[in-house]
Amino acid sequence: MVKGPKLASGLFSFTIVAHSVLRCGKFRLALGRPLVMGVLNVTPDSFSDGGRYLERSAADARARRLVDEGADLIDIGAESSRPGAAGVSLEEELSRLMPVLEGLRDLTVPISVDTTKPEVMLAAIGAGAAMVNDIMGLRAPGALGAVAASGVAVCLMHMQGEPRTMQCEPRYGDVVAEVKAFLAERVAVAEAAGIARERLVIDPGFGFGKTSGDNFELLRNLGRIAEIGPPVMAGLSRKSSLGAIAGRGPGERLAASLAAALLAVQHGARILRVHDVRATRDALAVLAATESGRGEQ
Ligand code: 7PJ
Repeated sequence: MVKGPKLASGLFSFTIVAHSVLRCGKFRLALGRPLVMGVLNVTPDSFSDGGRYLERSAADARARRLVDEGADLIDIGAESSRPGAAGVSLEEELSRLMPVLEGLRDLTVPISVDTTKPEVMLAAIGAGAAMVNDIMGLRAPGALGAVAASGVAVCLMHMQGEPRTMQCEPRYGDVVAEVKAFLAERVAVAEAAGIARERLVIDPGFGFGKTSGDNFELLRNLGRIAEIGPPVMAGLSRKSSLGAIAGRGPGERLAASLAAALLAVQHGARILRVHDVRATRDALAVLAATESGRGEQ
């Protein structure tokens, strides 16, 4: 709640700021400042079976380091959704994900699971995941039902097409209007299925069936997406649109990612999905100090 202007009566008027809390399983995340979600991929392309244990302990260490660096949530993905990526089987996705989740039950921040499969959602929720991050916006048959009865948060993301082919020929009449209409519809469908509004997050899905021009148009108009109501998540970290602008390869996009993160927040994003948590928190501290005019944290 924000204290509004003082009225002639001497009382203050109060404005309710919608969705100031995100319900996330046993957690309640206050949305008074931008939140940072740290990305943890457990999608080993180069590990053989013998590497599994190493990979698991490395994943565990990385999650804990992201929390130390200031992550408010951790997003764990076991199915690569990069452009051109083929899907993984249910068995493979579960075998990558579940041991890591089980090992992180004591984590002090909510764990989100990046998946499109209802079976994975159910298993992850059973293992303590507090959020489901679905690049398909719960469109897979059974996905709405898999999360509805739980108390977990859900990120509904927009994607045109599917990862294998989405960057072949993205096409929109009005990208902002189309993404907004899609997300508004998915919010309505989710609510009708029993997922309360304060469990919902929406995401325009930067890079998912979008040209570089589409991505920047969405970034500039993020405020229109925010008008739908639920908090907006922005995932621009290290993405190829930033690489194209800056002329940088995947490992050299930190500066561009930080610029995009601050712009996203200034245009209405409430949650940033990033790889570089510490650097993003530093950048956000500069923004917060500027906006408060005090330079205090
Ligand atoms: C996003 C995501 C994103 C949400 C990925 C990458 C590709 N989930 N999963 N939003 N991106 N909600 O990290 O480059 O932008 S995977």
